[in-house]
Amino acid sequence: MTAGEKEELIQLDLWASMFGMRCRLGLTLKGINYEYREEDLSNKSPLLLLQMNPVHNGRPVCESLIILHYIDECWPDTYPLLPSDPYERSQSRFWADFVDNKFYETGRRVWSTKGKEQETAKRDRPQGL
Ligand SMILES: N[C@@H](CCC(=O)N[C@@H](CS)C(=O)NCC(=O)O)C(=O)O
Repeated sequence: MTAGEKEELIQLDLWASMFGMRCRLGLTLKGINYEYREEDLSNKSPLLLLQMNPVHNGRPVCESLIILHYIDECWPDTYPLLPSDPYERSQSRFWADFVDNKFYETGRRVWSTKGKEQETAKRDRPQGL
């Protein structure tokens, strides 16, 4: 990107998506301007289907946690998204992974399956959350 060129930042999103939400939060905390485009997951736009979330200047960045790290690295001077202490950083990453792989994944299985599979998912769900 050369000096004077206008930055283009587009977030292809779904309002209720916790994955989109975490990226929106990161951008908002850092005070970054971006264009929000609501997607219909049952009828995805060619941009989402063919190019996969062109977050920054036409270059695609996929996966919400990777997008968040990218945002943090692109705009390091405002509102760090991860703690500077390595141990504290490891704890943040642990919980992000927990939310994706335990909380969301078992929740998805609870609402998208039936019968035995659903019962197993209910049992696997983190308790007390
Ligand atoms: N690991 C992905 C998960 C994204 C995801 O599962 N999104 C939900 C919507 S909240 C979905 O159903 N995606 C299916 C799709 O995009 O077709 C991320 O962190 O970006």
